[in-house]
Amino acid sequence: MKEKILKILSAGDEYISGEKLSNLCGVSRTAIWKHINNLKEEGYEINSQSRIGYKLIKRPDSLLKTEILQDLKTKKWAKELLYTFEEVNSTNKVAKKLANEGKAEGTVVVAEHQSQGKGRLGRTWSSPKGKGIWVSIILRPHILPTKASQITFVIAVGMLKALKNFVNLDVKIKWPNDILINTKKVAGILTELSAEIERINYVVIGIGVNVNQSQNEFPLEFRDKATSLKLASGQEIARVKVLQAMLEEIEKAYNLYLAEGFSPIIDQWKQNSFTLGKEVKVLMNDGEIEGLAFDVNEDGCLLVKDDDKKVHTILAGDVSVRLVNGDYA
Ligand code: BT5
Repeated sequence: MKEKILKILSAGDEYISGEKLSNLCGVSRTAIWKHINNLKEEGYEINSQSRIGYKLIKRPDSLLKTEILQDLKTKKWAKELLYTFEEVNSTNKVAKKLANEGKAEGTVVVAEHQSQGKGRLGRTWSSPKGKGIWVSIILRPHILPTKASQITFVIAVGMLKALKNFVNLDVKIKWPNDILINTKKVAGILTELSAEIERINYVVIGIGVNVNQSQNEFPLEFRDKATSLKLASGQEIARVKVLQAMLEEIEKAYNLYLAEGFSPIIDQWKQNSFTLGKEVKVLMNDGEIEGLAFDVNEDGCLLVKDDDKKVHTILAGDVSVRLVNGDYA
């Protein structure tokens, strides 16, 4: 009902009487009044004038269900399957629990704040309240578990398209899971898998996007390596719009992958790669490799040729890319 009231209020910039709202929504005027108060508590600025009615003045930049679902153009994702929280430990943890309970593909979990945001390999992900998008999506692809790493590429391609709507700068993908603007990390992807030998139960995709942080709001340890959409575009950005674009574009990329396989995805990935064609250092559990990152293979592994022309196939590791000025990103 709240969604319906909001839609009506959003449609024009005139006052709408309580009576008209109650007729259009098929509920009493008292019920309308209660919903309006509820919306105000959520942060919507609504003018109420006795006898004239209600007028929507300003929407909050909060990741509320009503906001996210308004005009969301996904085919299926999030529509009936959206969980929003003020605070969680990690949206990936919540999504995994929901996936274990059998929730469907396209279920989306989003939070204003994460107290224990996770990166890869036990690292932490800084997720300050109201500044970014901390979201997880449940997928149930009918592919072999050995192909699961391809999903990170699908997500990266969707993310790239979504973020390009908000900045005029080059958005690039750094293997395997970073989205960069101007060589700095604006978003990261964490792919977690539950599988049997021949079958995937589910994949939980966690995505963190820095939207409205200023530089000094990033922790010192990685301040010079991180950026936000606001820093890159020079203006505050409505997080809801970013989230909607992400869900729409990632769903499209995923459906393309299911219909046509990895090849159109990897083509787009390569066109926007920050890593390929560059000198890299790869830090792995058992040492370090230096060489030219010249390709990625069907399994999403990075191929690096060292000075002795030996080709290394990197399945997982941390890659630093050598910049023109000799620094590493
Ligand atoms: C990632 O890990 O890049 C994956 C991040 C995934 C975060 C999302 S948020 C929603 C969902 N729920 C979760 O709990 N996680 C996912 P990795 O490649 O390991 O990068 C982590 C490293 O990036 C850290 O060690 C820091 O150096 C740096 N870092 C941490 N927070 C950052 C931030 N907000 N922006 C840029 N860099 C950050």
